[in-house]
Amino acid sequence: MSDFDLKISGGTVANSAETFNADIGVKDGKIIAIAKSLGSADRVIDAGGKYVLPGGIEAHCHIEQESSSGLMTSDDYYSGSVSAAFGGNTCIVPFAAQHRGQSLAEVLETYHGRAAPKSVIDYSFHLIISDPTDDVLHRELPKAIADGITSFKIYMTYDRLIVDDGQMLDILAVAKKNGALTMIHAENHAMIKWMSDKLVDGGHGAPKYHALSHPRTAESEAINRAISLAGFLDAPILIVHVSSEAGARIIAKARYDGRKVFGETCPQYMFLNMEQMDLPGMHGAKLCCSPPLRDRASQEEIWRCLQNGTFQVYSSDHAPYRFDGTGKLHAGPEPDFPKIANGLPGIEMRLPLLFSEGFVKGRISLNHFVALAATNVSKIYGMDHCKGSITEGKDADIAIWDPQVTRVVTAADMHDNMEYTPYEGMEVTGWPTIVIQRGTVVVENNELKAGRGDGAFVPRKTIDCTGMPGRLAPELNPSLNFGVDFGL
Ligand code: DUC
Ligand code: ZN
Ligand code: ZN
Repeated sequence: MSDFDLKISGGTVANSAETFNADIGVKDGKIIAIAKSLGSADRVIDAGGKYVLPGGIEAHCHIEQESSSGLMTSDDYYSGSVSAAFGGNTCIVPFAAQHRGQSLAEVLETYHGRAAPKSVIDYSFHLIISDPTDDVLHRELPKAIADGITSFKIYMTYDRLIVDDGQMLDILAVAKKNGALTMIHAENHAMIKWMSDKLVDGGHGAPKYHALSHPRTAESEAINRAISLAGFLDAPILIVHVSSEAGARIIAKARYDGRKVFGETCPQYMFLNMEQMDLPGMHGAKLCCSPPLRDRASQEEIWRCLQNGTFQVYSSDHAPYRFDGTGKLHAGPEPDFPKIANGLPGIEMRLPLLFSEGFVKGRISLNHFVALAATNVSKIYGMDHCKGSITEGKDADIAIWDPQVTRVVTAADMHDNMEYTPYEGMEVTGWPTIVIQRGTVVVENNELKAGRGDGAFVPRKTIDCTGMPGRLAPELNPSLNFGVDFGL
């Protein structure tokens, strides 16, 4: 009998803080040995000349999700997870979206029912909370957290999703008390509406004006407010999809001040810019997302904030809507920009773009690449007991990257259910040629080896804010406020 089910031999192994040459021994889906030279295995993968890295964790993607206006993303849990796997990921954390009037129990049942029979890789969910009733706050959210859904997203904009400041405080307080992390879409709703109305009324309804309608100040005002509200309660938050340097600087300052704040950016803010939206007809609609693409200088600034650690999380925000009546143009063939579905596809290109433009071009180290691909989110979102690094005892979730492969990105090669990619024509160096989930090969030789439903739900731990000091506002602190208990 062999020592291992699988041995990956001769590769350069990297985690977020170390790089070494070793064999990896896998048994029953777990990494059980890491050493210079290991014994026999049922299957041996020769990783000579390759990088053996933790499987990516894509922690911000919209899959088989209805928008607040009832529009379904083009990817379901099969195509979305397959596309993620081909891009070097072994775990996804999409959103389970509550729309107003829905209970969280019904939302979670729906999303478990969508993911379990289809996902080819492991998955968890973040909840989207749009209707924080008393029952949701005090019974359903604590139950969801106890069941391993330890993060939720709230919106400071969008008519049917927005929560006001009081609702934000309610949600943040429940999150703090129960050890959950609140993800925040931070944009000032009134500013966006004011700009959109002015632009459309002035005859500027073409897709490119979407970029003007969501000013940088709308983002920085909302980030500032979110950090103030969360800081008041000393509740941990993560500002998602930050697009501007102004927003990033607010996050950097808050972290310096010891606030429990994390920041996320996305490839679209590093690799794309608003000039590219100036296309004939409606084609600019393909690049409408919120927050919007900014200018070229902003791209460099976002890169810098990724390099300097202001952003700990790098996610695709994959929100796939086809360029037709099922998606971008659901409101008609030539809608004004406020009626264009928001979102870009990118789940498959997230890591190859960062590997190529970040690691290969020397902007970030291999270890930093691993941190952004998997390790940071495994820690932030409570999955590091099983995922996020190549360590004995963890799931054998591994992506083997070949640094010699070069590819020109084209939509036809993507495995999502889209007919375009915003990264069309870009040349990338390095590709995840073998992807392994819990010891079983998912992708090899550019072929899918896993089946529908091979992925499993990953219940997550509560949030660990060790090393982020923080403090309650004095008015909430029983030792400073005459002993009043605010139930935090
Ligand atoms: N913006 C969001 O807030 N969500 C999905 C996609 C987008 O562009
Ligand atoms: Zn968002
Ligand atoms: Zn999103």
